[in-house]
Amino acid sequence: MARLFVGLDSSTQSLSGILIDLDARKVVYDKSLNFDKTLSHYGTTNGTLRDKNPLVVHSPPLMWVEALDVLFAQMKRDGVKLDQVLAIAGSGQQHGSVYLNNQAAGVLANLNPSKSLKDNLAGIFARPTSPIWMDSSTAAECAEIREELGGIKATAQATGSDTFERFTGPQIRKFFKTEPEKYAKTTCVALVSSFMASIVAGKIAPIDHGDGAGMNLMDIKKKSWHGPAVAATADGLSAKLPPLSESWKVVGPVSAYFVRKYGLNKDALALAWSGDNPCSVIGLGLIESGMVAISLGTSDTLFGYMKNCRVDEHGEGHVFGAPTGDYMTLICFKNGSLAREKVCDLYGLDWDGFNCALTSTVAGNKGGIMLPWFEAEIVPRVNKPGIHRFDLDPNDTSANCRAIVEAQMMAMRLHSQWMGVKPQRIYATGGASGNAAILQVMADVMNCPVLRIEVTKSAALGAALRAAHGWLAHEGKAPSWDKIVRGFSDPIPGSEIKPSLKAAKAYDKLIEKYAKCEKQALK
Ligand code: ADP
Ligand code: XUL
Repeated sequence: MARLFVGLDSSTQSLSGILIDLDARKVVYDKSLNFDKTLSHYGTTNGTLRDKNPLVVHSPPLMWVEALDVLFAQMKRDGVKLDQVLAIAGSGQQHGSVYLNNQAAGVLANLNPSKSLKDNLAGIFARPTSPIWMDSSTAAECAEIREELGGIKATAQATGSDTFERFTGPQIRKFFKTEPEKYAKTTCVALVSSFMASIVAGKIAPIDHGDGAGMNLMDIKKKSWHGPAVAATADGLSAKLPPLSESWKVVGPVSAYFVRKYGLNKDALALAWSGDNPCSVIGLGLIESGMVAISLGTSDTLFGYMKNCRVDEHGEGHVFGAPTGDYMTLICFKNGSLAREKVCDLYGLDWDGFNCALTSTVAGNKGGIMLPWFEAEIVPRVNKPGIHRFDLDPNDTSANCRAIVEAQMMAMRLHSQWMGVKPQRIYATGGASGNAAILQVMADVMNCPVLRIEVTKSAALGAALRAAHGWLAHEGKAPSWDKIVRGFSDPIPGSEIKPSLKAAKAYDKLIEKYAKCEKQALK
């Protein structure tokens, strides 16, 4: 019988499900549901609820809950052999937090299959909305925690990152300060990943070391809660944090809710979920040093595997746990796909039009530079959104299309230098990785070949592979990661995009100007 594993990915804009056949080394089912379209009654835009204050970005956790029902119902309708699934793992957008009350554990343990998940879980929240990674309203709390921990370098050395507005610790601190009654009613602070895992397992799930590292609360070396960081964040917090675990932790068998309602195998294992970036590390097969990927999703991220923990003492980059038990590096740029979409909207273009414009211009854009900070930016840290143009005519459609992509890629090159890795090959993933014109600029700026992976959903695939790894480990089969990932994330034959020598030279020069423009804009 085929050995089947499910990987789910609760991302900013969608919930995806992937089914893999481990022995055939194939993705045999792949479905996504878009929150705005499928669950439009939550009124989200790109999966988020916008506030009067543009720095505040939340999502309704009940929408993620309902999505799980919709996806399982769809899988059942599509004839997915749920009765043969051996294990389920998942991936969640990182940093977002879900605040549960004292009803949660009891309700999760007794999910009633004759009701929807939404109706089952409607009463378990101590806070109706969840701040997500796009929220940048916690600058004050970041400063407070950082000061308690002894500054940028000390904070990064302790928790793997300087304090960041989107990280869970500063978000919890803001909630504690501004809504003390609701904070007092919170008995468990979950991450998106551990919350979704809790539903699948029917009990409060642990937070894995991969996603736990994105909280400014975990000791990055010991992989346990960091006492001073927890104390600096909020009173009484240590009692509200679930335990930490390895990524391959079996939380339990899947909840009977999914067995009775959707015919899931009752012995299927529910594994801990991890963050989308740690899952993508596995989905892309980045299990050796020097392997780098760039994900062009809602945000753009550059990340890679790292054997030993080495933090960015300047505080721009992050170190998270990798699902292998080692580490990963990451830098995240908030103005990714949505910023590229904004440029399309500004100039009335679809992606074909955008690509035509991009390819009609020359590398280096004749010196024209744009800093595309449509939203507050994470790297470099920009709290006041704004578009800056240097030697760039705002009415020149083509030059502006090139300018945004060049700026995004130059920012990646400039701000990833702390990793000390000269990538030999870059793996491209995420929604925009199907766009060859954008990938050519990536190859040229990085002066490195870029390869496309068949599966754009590397986070969901990584989750499915983690499910396979967790199941094999549980069976006492000592799985090797090398064997698990092999064959799943091979680059698409002929997809390699080579850098042009001439263009690479142009960017060696332009990047100096770009760095100066950043400095000037940040003054
Ligand atoms: P996430 O997982 O963060 O929700 P995805 O990885 O699914 O996001 O990426 C979604 C984004 O992909 C969309 O916001 C869209 O801008 C971008 N995208 C989709 N197709 C293209 C394309 N052909 N060219 C450029 N960007 C694209
Ligand atoms: C990483 C980050 C984003 C989210 C998006 O630090 O904030 O990549 O994980 O899903």
